[in-house]
Amino acid sequence: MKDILSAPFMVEMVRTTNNMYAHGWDERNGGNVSLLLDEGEVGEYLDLTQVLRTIPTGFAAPQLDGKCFLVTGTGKYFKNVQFAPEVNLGIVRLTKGGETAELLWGFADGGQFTSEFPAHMMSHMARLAVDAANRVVMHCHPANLLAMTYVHSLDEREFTRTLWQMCTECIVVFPDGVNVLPWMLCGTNEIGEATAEKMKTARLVVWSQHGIYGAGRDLDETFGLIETAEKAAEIYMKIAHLPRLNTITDEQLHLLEGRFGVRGREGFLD
Ligand code: 2HA
Ligand code: ZN
Repeated sequence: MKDILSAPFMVEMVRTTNNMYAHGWDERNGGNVSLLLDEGEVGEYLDLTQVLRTIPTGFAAPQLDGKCFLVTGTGKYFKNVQFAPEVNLGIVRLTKGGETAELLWGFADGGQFTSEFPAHMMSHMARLAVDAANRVVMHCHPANLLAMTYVHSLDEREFTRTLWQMCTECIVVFPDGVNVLPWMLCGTNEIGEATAEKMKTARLVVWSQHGIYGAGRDLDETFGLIETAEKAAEIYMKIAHLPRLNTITDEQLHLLEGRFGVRGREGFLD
C-alpha cells in the first residue's frame, strides 16, 4: 500500500483547505469540503475491506451508494488540517442507499464528517445529474459575499447581474450565475435539500447571512469559482455606497459571451 498522505487527492485537499483559511473564508471551524474519490485510486492507498466504524447519515442518497468521499470533519479548524490530516479529514464510503457511511480512514480522534454532510451529499447528487465529471462541493464564509446579502436584493437575476458587472471575467467563469437561498437553519436536511435544488441550475449557491456553496470538477476549479465571485462581491462592497458613473453593460456582456464561447444564464441578460 502506498502512503495515503502522499496521495494527490490528499495533498490537494490539504493545500486547498489551507488556502481557504489563508483567504479568511474559514474562521474557527467554518467551512467544509467534500471530494468524490475514484475507488480504484483509493484502493492503492487503503484496504477497502477494512471498515473502521460506521456512521449513520440521517438521509437517503441512493445515487451515491458505494461512492467514496474525502471530507472535512465536524468542529475541525481548516488552519489545522495541514498539521493533522488524519484527525481533521476522513474518507467515507456510503452504503445502504446512502443512509450509512463507512469510515475507511481518518477522523482519528473519534470525530465524524461535517455537520453539513446532507447539503454536501445532496449537492453531489444534483451536480452529478447535470455533469458526470463533478467531484467537489465546497462551503465557506467569504466576507464580501456575506456582506452583500445584507445590502443587496436576493433576487437571483439581480444578484448575478451585479456580480457579472463587477469584473470582466465573471460571466466567463460563472455563466450559469449564482443562486440564492434565504437565511435557513444550517446543518439540516432541509437546507441540504434546498441547496441541492438550487445546484440543479448553478454551481454557486449563496446562503444568505451565512456563506456560499460551490461545486466543480476539481478542487482548483471550485476554489477559483468562489474566489472569482468573492472578488466581484468585494468590488461591489467598495462601490455600493458611491455614485456609479460606469459599468459593464449588457451589450458588453454579450460581447464576452461571443469572445469566450459561453452563454449567460437564460433570461439574465437583456
Ligand atoms: O461547520 O460552516 O455551516 C461550519 C459551517 C457550518
Ligand atoms: Zn457555514
